[in-house]
Amino acid sequence: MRSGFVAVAGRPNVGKSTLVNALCGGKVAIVSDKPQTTRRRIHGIATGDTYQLVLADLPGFQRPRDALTEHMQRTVESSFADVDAILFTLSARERIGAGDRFIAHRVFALGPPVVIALNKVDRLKAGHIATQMTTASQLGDFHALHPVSAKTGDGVAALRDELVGLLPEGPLYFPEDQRTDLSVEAQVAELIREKALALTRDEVPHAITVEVESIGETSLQADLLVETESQKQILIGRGGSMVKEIGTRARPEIEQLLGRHVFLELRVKVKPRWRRDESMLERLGI
Ligand SMILES: Nc1nc2c(ncn2[C@@H]2O[C@H](COP(=O)(O)OP(=O)(O)OP(=O)(O)O)[C@@H](O)[C@H]2O)c(=O)[nH]1
Ligand SMILES: [Mg+2]
Repeated sequence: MRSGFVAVAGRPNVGKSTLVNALCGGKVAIVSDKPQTTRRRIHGIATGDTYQLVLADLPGFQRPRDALTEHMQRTVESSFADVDAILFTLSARERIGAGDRFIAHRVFALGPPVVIALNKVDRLKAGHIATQMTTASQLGDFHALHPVSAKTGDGVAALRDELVGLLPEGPLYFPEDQRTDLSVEAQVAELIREKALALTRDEVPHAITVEVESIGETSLQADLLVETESQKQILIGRGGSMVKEIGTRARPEIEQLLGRHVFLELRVKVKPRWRRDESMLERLGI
């Protein structure tokens, strides 16, 4: 039995969470086209007959701007201790540049082997992929480089094998059927936030957080918190249409998670400057 931990590093939005989901064979972390979707560390667990691979999905490397982003960056920094390998994720769809080199400088100095995943190679021309692979290979002394598409699953099995090969012999850290270390409440809150992120833009997605108040047999109460009255009006939408749409989109996945039908009671509230509120961040597990 091989088992161990791999931390996922990379810029925001390169597809780290999508890749963790693909490697785990199911949804562990929420995904969006907005940067800074992941705010806390989430362990995604892939268990096979002979291995247990625990992936630490993390926020992207960033320069902190407030208490929230400071906490996020601190989570990133503290998550590289005691891992068996680092999965450095790049986007093949973007120029590999200063941001990636900054992260490379950090992760290659840590010690554990670095596996580079060049993600988002779907629908890219072979020549372009080859050029990006050459650029990626110059970032540091990597153990292996895998072109993958987290979206289509291309190359994901080979990447998983590569990571498993770097794990030492060890015990099962989590029960075989467990896929994440997040509580059910936290998973529900994240699913609701995911739908809210998909439906909003500009500064609004960054100002949203979700707290689950209670999960009952037949109903579930959750608050969508934003920082200003105008953001609240956006989330409510005309005649409540936006918050209703968020609920409609979130409910099937929540019901699948809970294994039963539930009625969602979503409330939108203003919590001024919650991103700078240390006790709030602690409550959110960030
Ligand atoms: N075409 C394509 N898009 C992808 C792929 N992987 C991820 N994406 C998209 O890239 C965007 C960002 O994906 P995430 O998984 O949320 O990225 P992340 O690195 O976790 O982002 P943060 O949590 O914000 O740091 C989403 O719109 C995904 O659908 C891929 O392999 N191909
Ligand atoms: Mg993410």
